[in-house]
Amino acid sequence: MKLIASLTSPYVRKIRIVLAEKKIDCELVLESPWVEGNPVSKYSPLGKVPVLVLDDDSTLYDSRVIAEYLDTVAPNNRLIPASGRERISVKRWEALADGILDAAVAAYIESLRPDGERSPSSMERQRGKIRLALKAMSDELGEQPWCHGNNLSLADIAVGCTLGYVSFRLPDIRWSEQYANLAQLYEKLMQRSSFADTVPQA
Ligand SMILES: N[C@@H](CCC(=O)N[C@@H](CS)C(=O)NCC(=O)O)C(=O)O
Repeated sequence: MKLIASLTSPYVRKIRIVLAEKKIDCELVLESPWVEGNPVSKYSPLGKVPVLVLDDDSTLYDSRVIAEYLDTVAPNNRLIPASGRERISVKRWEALADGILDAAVAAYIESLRPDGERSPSSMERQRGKIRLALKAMSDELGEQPWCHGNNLSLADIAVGCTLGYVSFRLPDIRWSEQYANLAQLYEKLMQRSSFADTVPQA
C-alpha cells in the first residue's frame, strides 16, 4: 500500500495521522500536485493528494474515503464509531474541519496570484467562512476534552489538521488567542507523535 502525498497538504496529514494512530505501515510517495507534469492525475482523475494505492493497484480518494477505509480494514484503535448518531457526529466534525480547510486552501492559493490578478473580495469571502466555522468549532467543543466522546477520534484528527494548517498558511488568523479551548485541544494533540511528526513545513 502506498500513499501519494505532499508534506504540506492538511488532507494528507489527516491520513498520515490515521495511519500512525492505527499503526498501519504504508509507503509515502511524495508528489506535488502543483508542479508542472506531476503524475498525481495518473492515480486520481482529480489530480489531488492524498491518494491511497492498494496492493492490487486500485486507488482510493479523497481523504474522507481513505480515512474510512483504513478505519475499517484495521479494527484496532477505532477512530469512527460504527453506526448511528455517534458516527454522524464524528463525520460532521470532519465536514466542518475539512470545510475550513477548503476555504483556507482557496484563500491561500488566491493570495499567491500576481498583483492585479488577486481578488480581495474572493479572499475575504473565504476568510469569512473560516472565521464563522472556527467559532462554531469552539462553541461545539465547549469544555469537552475531545470533540466527540471520551477518546481521540477522527473528529479531533480533522480539527487538529485544520488548526495546524490555518496557523501555517494564514498565520494572521489568531485562532489560538481567540479560542482557548481549541488551543488546549491542539496542544494536547501535539503531544502525540502522530501530530508532532507531521507538522507542515514549507
Ligand atoms: N477533498 C479532498 C481535498 C484534497 C485537496 O484539495 N488536496 C490539495 C492539496 S492540499 C491538492 O492536491 N490540490 C491540487 C489541485 O487542486 O490541483 C480530500 O479530502 O482529500
